[in-house]
Amino acid sequence: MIDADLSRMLVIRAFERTLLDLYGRGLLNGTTHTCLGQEYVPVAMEGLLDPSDHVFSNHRGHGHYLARFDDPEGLLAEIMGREGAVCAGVGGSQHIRRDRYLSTGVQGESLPVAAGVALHLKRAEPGRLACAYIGDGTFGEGAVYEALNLAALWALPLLVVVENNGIAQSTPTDKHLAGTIAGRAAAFGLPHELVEGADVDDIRARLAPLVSGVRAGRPAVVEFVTHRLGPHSKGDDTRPAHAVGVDWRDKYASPRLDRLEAAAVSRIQAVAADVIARPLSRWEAR
Ligand SMILES: Cc1ncc(C[n+]2csc(CCOP(=O)(O)OP(=O)(O)O)c2C)c(N)n1
Ligand SMILES: [Mg+2]
Repeated sequence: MIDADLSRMLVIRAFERTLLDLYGRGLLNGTTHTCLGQEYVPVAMEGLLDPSDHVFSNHRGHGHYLARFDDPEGLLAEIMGREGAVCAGVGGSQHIRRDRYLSTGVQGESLPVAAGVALHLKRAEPGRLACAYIGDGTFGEGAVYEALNLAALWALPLLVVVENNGIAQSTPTDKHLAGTIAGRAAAFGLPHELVEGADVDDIRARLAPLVSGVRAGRPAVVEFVTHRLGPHSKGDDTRPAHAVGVDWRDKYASPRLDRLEAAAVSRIQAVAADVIARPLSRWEAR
């Protein structure tokens, strides 16, 4: 893995840890969902996407945003309602719009919208795709199946990335999902790829043909078997410690990891100090 990818993952992790720390110190309010342990998913995916592709994110979206835009300042300012916020502080943690990136905290809302955008891309910008990230729990929302149905029927360039972290808030996947995600994709005749590793180079090499197929109008579902290392939101982890799962960080243990992590941590510390000192955003100050 090249340093730039590892650094991006470490910046995302440092960002998420900083958020939890700021909450703990009473400097943030509202809610937030960190992607600790899942950072490699969007970093791997962004290597397969073009800025002109659309990305639809969800409640656990900081990593999706930071993998696309190297902008921790704008995101933290958005979450804290400070000057320089990506959306003037209106959207906060979960509702961000920037260029061709859109996130929502409403589970399942993004898939029909992404299918609609995919239809537009097919007509107006062939070769571009819409990529929607959703969780295993959200894969149970009815709107998801309307979107998969139309995507299959109309051969839409829609790529659905399921981050299966084995839990939805406090409900384990085996208590909310009948059958399998692969079986549900198959019911619509859609290809499904299961990704169990966390090596971003391997992931990209493996998914590249599938993503090319999506661009040519063959929608697909990619399922990452991943691990949520942090709480669902803040301090609300109901799992026993042994169920939390393995960390990709162990897989990349090397002297460069320590060096790059130190750089990421100090960068995010500086970002936090800068953003905290800023005046309120124009929305918050209105
Ligand atoms: C329509 C809707 N219902 C319920 C919620 C509350 N909620 C937020 S996250 C979440 C669980 C999502 O689980 P999953 O899709 O597995 O994503 P994860 O949190 O594991 O990343 C729920 C129920 C919501 N935001 N939107
Ligand atoms: Mg989940």
